[in-house]
Amino acid sequence: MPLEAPARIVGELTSRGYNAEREAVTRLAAAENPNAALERVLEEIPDDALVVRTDHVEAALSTGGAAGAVGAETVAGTEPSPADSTPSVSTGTSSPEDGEPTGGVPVETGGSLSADRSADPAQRSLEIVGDMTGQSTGTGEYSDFVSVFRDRLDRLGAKLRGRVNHRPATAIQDMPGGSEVAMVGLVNDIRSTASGHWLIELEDATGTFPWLVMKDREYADLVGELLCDEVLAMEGTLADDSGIAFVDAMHFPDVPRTHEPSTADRHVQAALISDVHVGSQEFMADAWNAFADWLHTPEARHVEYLLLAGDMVEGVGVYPDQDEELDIVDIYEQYEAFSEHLKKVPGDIEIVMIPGNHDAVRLAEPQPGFDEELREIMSAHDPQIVSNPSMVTLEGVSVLMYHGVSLDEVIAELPEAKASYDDPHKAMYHLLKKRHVAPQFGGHTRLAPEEKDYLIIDEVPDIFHTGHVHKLGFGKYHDVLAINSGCWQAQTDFQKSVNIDPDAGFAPIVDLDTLDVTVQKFS
Ligand code: D5M
Ligand code: FE
Ligand code: ZN
Repeated sequence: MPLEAPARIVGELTSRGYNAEREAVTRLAAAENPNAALERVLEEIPDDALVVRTDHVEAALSTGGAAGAVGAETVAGTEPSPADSTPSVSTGTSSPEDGEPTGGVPVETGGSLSADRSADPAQRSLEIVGDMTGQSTGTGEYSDFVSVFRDRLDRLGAKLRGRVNHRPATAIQDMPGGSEVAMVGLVNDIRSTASGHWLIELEDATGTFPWLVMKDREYADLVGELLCDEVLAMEGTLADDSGIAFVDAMHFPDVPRTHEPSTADRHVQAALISDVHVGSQEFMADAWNAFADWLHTPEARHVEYLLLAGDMVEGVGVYPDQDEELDIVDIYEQYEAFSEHLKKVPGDIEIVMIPGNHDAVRLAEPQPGFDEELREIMSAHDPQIVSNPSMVTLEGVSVLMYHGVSLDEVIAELPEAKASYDDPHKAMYHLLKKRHVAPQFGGHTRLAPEEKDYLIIDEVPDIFHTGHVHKLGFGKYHDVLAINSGCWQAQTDFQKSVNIDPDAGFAPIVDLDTLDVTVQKFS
């Protein structure tokens, strides 16, 4: 059987208006003459059926003579008729090891292909926790900025206030020189002084206060990690004139070291991908088809969830000169094409998707999930379409999905050893430590001011999934699995100009019962 057979079968079925169960596609692909078997299924399927089910295929195979012979050499008396061998779908010459001849009445597929490929869907559970779609109240007014930062300080501050004996900024300046002081605040400004020390201004609801980190203190190294607008706590000693404090300790909201991830109760897997970029000339259709085909194979039978962390399509007008590399110039046609590609994955996989910066939703974060028109276009496998970011729980395992635009900033601002494109997961660690997916406001990352800060990482996730930087990397931070999925787009001219070598055509697969990761390569 050629590798692309399942994807072609799905393509053929969807072009005729059918969805198909995964097992049904597997059985068709395994038939000796999949094309003939498919034709017979379509002849026999009830008029009102929308989904080709396994029992439809079984029924067709049992009446279909050679069309149904599976994994066996041609059996006497079941010669394929010439009409059966349309060249567009391979007839799938099988090797002898594939199975014993089935004696001319090939009802069962036999062998591994008929193994329980899809577990009982009743065992699945998928819960969406943090979808803000439809919750946006922001008007872009100044007051919204005030409330979003107040909410950030309140909620991230709450994770710190029990750990230090903090005082408001205005109270600190009234305390006697030499006092031990602590404050919880947003980083307002980071400056180096003429003598190489660091001056960090923290802001709380009452005002600001300057903190000095001496260059030879152990905490000086942490200054390189700081981003404006993140929330932290500082402890230190007030100068004689009480106008500044010398930092003795810094505390981050962070993931507690005691965090113990939850795992699924059975062996089940999730594929975590992002950045498909359909519509770009560099979209790698062959790699995508190989991935979709693999999902139809027995090896992938435990993959029951597919998470897509943004950039479904290339979009239009996202970057200067982007139009020169577009294969599809109309945004809706890009989504139609994406949808065709998505239909190739087994119909019984649960799909969750969030938008990215190339998608047709507002650019400012949090980005609500796709609108009705786009949902309609992408409705084939009934995906869960949620906001960027969102938290989903798969059989008890919580996954924070975020597209990842802020990673560019983390990588640009932090020293190479702490965050780089080669180790995107390490950049993700900093977001976990700051408990915020996009701490810095005013750079690349656009922030839509809302009453509430939807970008806070309130609950510690078991898995943190991002994309955007088109590099594959994963690792654990305080037992949280951070995965940055690669992409399905070959290097663009821009990426060439700045030496970004994308990891294209990889699918990291997570065992939800152990949180182990394996990477499948399709390019
Ligand atoms: O971005 C993929 C990666 O490449 C991400 O790290 C941003 C960077 N990138 C790509 N094109 C540009 C341009 N034109 N300017 C700045 N940065 C860019 P993605 O948004 O997923 O395509
Ligand atoms: Fe992308
Ligand atoms: Zn992106």
